[in-house]
Amino acid sequence: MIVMSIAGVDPSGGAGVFADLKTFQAIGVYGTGIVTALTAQNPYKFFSTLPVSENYIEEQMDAVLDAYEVEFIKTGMLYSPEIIKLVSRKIKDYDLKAVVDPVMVATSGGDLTREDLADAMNRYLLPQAILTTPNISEAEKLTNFEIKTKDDAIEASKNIICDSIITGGHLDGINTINIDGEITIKKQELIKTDNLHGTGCNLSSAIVAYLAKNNDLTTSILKALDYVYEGIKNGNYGTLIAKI
Ligand code: PXL
Repeated sequence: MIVMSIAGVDPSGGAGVFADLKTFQAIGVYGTGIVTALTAQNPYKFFSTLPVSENYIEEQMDAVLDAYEVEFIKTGMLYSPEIIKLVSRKIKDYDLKAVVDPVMVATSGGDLTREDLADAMNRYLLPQAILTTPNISEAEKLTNFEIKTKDDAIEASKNIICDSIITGGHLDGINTINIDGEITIKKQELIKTDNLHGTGCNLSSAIVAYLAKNNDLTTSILKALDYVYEGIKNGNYGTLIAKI
């Protein structure tokens, strides 16, 4: 039950690979982490990005996948179209089941991508994915379709290349799940908080962890939504801490 995150490092630990590893641990699967970029940031301010070369991302993946049997992975911050292309090739080569968090802009407003990645995501990565987890603005970028209402979100989800959950943090808590064209709406109460940093990262890594524990896709998504909700509610910066 070994899973993998391919994402950036947020040294403040709320988002990116560090957050993903905490979520994997909290749900009880062994996590590995491939670093696509370092960032200097905290939940409130983004300072800078130092990307890792494509060659070295590939070397990290080969090193881990040479030793470990991995079925489910998630991708987060991929920074450039070249990194997207590399990751999509590795997903094919290793026959990985990938949940893609189509990271484009940080909650704190930082430089998580070198340029608009929607086109490269649509062209290279989403055709290889089992699920993508855009928020409203990412779904708008992927589909070129403005989302103001629940019906808009449903319509947009039909134009996303793979199965999806469009998260509803900016749509009254209405999450729109589209699996094989079948729509499930899951509305969640919105919680007043000043720290939602990394909740998207934690959602996609929780989905991967539940998939690795043999839940089906819809069940994994619903459990992951509850996991993130509880994390926000308990003020644990989106990550559940095991009761001890
Ligand atoms: O949640 C998007 C995201 C992904 N990856 C990294 C981040 C963030 C948000 O800040 O820092 C590394």
